[in-house]
Parts: sequence; C-alpha cells; structure tokens
Amino acid sequence: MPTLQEVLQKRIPKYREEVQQIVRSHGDKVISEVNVAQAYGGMRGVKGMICDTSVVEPDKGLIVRGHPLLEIKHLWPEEVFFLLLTGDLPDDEAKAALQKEFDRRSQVPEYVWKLLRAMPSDSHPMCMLDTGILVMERESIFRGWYTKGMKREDYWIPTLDDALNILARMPVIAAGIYQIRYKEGNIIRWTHGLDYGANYANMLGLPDPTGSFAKLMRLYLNFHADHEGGNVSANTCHTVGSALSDAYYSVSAGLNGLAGPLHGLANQECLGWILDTMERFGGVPTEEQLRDFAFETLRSGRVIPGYGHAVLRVVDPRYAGFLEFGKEHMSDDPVFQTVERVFNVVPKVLQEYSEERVRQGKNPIANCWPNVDAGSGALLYHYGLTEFPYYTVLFSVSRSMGMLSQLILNRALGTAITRPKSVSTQWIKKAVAS
Ligand code: CMX
Repeated sequence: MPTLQEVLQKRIPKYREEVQQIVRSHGDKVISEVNVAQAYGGMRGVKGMICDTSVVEPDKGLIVRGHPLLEIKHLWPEEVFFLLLTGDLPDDEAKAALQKEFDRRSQVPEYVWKLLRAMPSDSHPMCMLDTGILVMERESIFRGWYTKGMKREDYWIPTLDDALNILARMPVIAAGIYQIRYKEGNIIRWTHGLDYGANYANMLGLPDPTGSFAKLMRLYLNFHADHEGGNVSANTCHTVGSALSDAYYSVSAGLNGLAGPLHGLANQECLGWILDTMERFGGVPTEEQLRDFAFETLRSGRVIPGYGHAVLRVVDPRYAGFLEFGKEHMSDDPVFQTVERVFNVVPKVLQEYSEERVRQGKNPIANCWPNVDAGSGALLYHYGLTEFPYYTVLFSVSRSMGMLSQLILNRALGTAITRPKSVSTQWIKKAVAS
C-alpha cells in the first residue's frame, strides 16, 4: 500500500471535486435554522460547519469514518490517524512507514526542554504542554513555504509535514513534562521501532511488567483522538487555522480550549470527585452514601464531572470501552469499583435533580449518562499515574491527532476563513418584536 502522503495526493483532488460539486448543485439548500435560545446557548445543535473525520450521533456516540468506535477499539493510534485522514485503514507496510515517520521526527529541540524547566513549579501541565508546542512555531514548514509563496492547492502538504512533526514530538514533550513536573526531571527518549502508544507509556516511566499499561495507552489514545468538529478544542483549532495560522498556532489554541473544566479538564476533576467520596466514607462508598454525596455536590451548585454531554444522549461508548478494560484488568481495585458504583447511582440522581430543576423553571439536564471522562482517570490511577492535573495532557496528545487531521483536510479543501455573523441583544429585541 502507498504511504500516507501518497494516499492523500491521490485522494485530495477527489475530495475537492466532490465538495465543489455539492456546493455547485445544492449550495442554496437549507440544512439548519437557528433560534434565539441557540444563539445565546453556545450554538447547540446548529449545523454550520463540516467535519469528515468523524461524527457523533446523539444515540450512538462516536463514529470514525463510518466505523462505530467500539468496533475499532483494537486500532493503534497511528492507524487511527491514517484512518481519520484517508478514510482507510493502513496495511502493515503503510503503518510501518508512518511509524518510521514518527521515529524520524521525534527529536525534541533542546530549547523546548530549557523553557519547560524554567517554568514556575506550579505551572499547570496543560500550560506547559501548550507552551512547548507554541514555542516550536518557528520551525513551521507551512510558514516557511507561505512566506516564500506557494500555490493554494499545496497548502495541505507543509501542513501535513508540520502535523507529523508535532505529533511525533508531542508524546515526548508530554512525557517530559510528567518527569519535570512530578519526578526527578530525567527525560526518557522516544524508542525507535516501538509503536506510538507503547512509546508514550514507556516515556512516562511507570512500571509496566505485563505490558497492560501500554495497552491502556493505545486504547486511551484511540478513544480520545477525535469527536467531530464542533467541540471546543476542534472548533477552536479550526477557527484559528482558517486564518491560515500554521499548525503550531492552531493546535495549541485548540489545546487551550481542552484545558477548560467543562471540556477536557473534566477528567482531572472526575477522579478528584471519586477520591473525595472514598475519603469521606473511608473506602468504596455504598450506593446510599454515593447518592447523598452526589446530591450534596449538585445542591452546592457544582456539576458532577464526567456526566452529561452537549451532543450525546446515551452512555458514551468511550466510557463503555474503558469500563470493559477496567473489568478485565483491575476489577478488584477500589477506585475502579467506586467508578462502577457511581455509574449505578449518578444517572438516577441526575434524572431526579433534572426533574427538580424543571419544577423550578430551569433547564433539564439533557443527558444524565457518563461521558468519556467518567472512567478513564481510575484506569490511569491504577497504573500509578496518580497526578490527576496531568490527565488532560494525555487527552491532548490524542486529541491533537483529530485536530490536525481536520486542519490538513480543511487546508486541502481550501475551507474559507471562519466568520459567522454575531448580532446584538438590541438586534434580537427588534427581530422578535417584528
Ligand atoms: N452535573 C450537574 N449539572 C449538569 C450536568 C452535570 N453533570 N450536566 C449538565 N448539567 C446542567 C448544566 O450545567 C445546565 O445548567 P444551566 O442551564 O443552569 O446552565 C443544564 O444541566 C443543561 O445542560 P445540558 O443541556 O444538559 O448540557 P450542556 O450542553 O449545557 O453542557 C456539559 C454539557 C458537558 C458541559 C455538562 O453536561 C457538564 O458540565 N458536565 C460535567 C463536566 C463534564 O463532564 N465535562 C466533560 C464533557 C466531555 C468533554 O468535552 O470532554
């Protein structure tokens, strides 16, 4: 099979033709309407952008290039990246070629380490990761080509180059941040010939005698890679990239969004909540104790992290996949047992609380089921990765694959600069009056 670059060279003209044809023939067809509540409510449900790498069906969850997530949970991160970009799975030869690309590009410049070591010791690991990516912007191949002058149809080529460089260095930097922030500061280098997930696991330096932590890393990086285009991180990366800012600017902007507690940071909050319950009740809480604790959290005005979703209306298949992994590898771990028990209790609590909210004239909670963040932290904790402010960094390494795939495809399609129309509250008042 040809390499990733060769597959894209052939595929991209077809993607362009398909899109041009659709816009020419159906450009004036209406696919979405917006009401006032949506304009004030984060544009929830408004269909106003395109993402071909994956879709999130409210009643099914994530579907990557036509494959429901749980049917492709065995894929390694490099295979997922190939799939996101091309719609095809790589054969062994193409996969090995991509792994070699990562080997070749994995050297992190010394100035990145100097900078990360110089950051204040209370810097959040997400801030360190974003800084590490952004400072490498000077190396952008896209920026170099653009400055010299390049044809629009070639934009995707240096963007892919930038993306491969970022993705190859990302786990090295991320693991280095773990060492600097939480250990002795000795950087473990990328091992040539080792796959992406196992490499990241190895560079974190945690004991893994059976290889099951490396298995978890592959699964983790697969599950978090993409979640269509409208979520905060993907949408931000897309918006910044639409101004032709290069991949370093775009992906670090997306990661800044992922660092918010309502988005990727929820996974650090989630495990904190689980451990709080265990501390309060001196071990795995009973269902009754969990119910009380959940209501206490809600009544104090906080959210239950890991539950609810802007699009999903079922149990997140990513949560289901992690639960299955936990049952297989750590069923006797009290933290994991608490996660399982929370799943028996919290959806009913949220449902009751939602009804209570509605009686008070507030919005219902649209989805009371767990999302991806509800279970992943307990699995990491089991393997000794107990520093939960670090968890969103793991999410970031993975999500960068999705953001960068979307960026490359948008460059290939020549997607226009993002510029929705905003209106003022005065304008809304007049519009509703008329
Ligand atoms: N606990 C308490 N209240 C919740 C809730 C939860 N887990 N989930 C939703 N609600 C509340 C919302 O805060 C909102 O309240 P207000 O109307 O008073 O603002 C109301 O229910 C309606 O919200 P919604 O339509 O169901 O959900 P949104 O699309 O507004 O928000 C999300 C989605 C994820 C931000 C929300 O469910 C939440 O805050 N969950 C907890 C944090 C979390 O797990 N985030 C990670 C999501 C996955 C990811 O992006 O990584």
